[in-house]
Amino acid sequence: MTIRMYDLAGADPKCRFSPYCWRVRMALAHKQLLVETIPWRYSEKATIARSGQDRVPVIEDGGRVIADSWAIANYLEDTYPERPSLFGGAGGRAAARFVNAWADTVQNAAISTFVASDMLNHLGPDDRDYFRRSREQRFGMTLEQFCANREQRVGGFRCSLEPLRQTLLNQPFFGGKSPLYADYIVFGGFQWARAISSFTLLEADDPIVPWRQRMLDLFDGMARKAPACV
Ligand SMILES: N[C@@H](CCC(=O)N[C@@H](CS)C(=O)NCC(=O)O)C(=O)O
Repeated sequence: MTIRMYDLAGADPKCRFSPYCWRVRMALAHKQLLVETIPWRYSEKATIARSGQDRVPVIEDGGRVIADSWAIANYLEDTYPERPSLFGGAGGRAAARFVNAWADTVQNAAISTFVASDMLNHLGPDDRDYFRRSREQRFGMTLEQFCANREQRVGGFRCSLEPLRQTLLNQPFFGGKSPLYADYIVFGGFQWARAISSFTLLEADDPIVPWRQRMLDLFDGMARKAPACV
């Protein structure tokens, strides 16, 4: 049966940019599960109300409704154990929990300070107003102030990625020889930036760049084919 997934979209329904939805899109492809993605906007919270919360990703699998990318990855792993593993065992699942927390609180938090204002160019009028109001309330400043001086600040972000770089100098994926969910977690953040912003997060000779290219190539170039700004 085809799984249905509510996937954050821009005014153009083909523009899909949520880092958390990208984690799940990649996980579903890894598990070789059929998915129908449903473009979802911030202003459509009623359509996911049965998930008991108001954020995407949300999936429907038969009668089951699951929200939150980490919960969905665990659901897929436990429900479809005969399909390629997302974690490579209990130790891999435990280590991926750290990667998930790092990506949420360090990687994506930093990326938002570079690309949040570019989001406005991709949202329809209702979502644009909501996004500006909710984020400016959260950040305590305008989106333009939040993203100011990004060229001067990006060096610090690149330094913070040194653990990724050191890892990828020794192995092609965070999962080792082939990708695991840890790769999809980190990739989601970069895919978010790629979809909505032309700002250069990584220098061309950064060892993280070839990994990003390998990730774009996975699953017949699924992520590469998605509309992007770069
Ligand atoms: N911890 C959640 C975070 C999900 C999340 O924040 N999703 C954003 C899209 S990237 C959202 O739906 N935001 C709705 C809103 O801000 O109103 C996960 O991993 O799935």
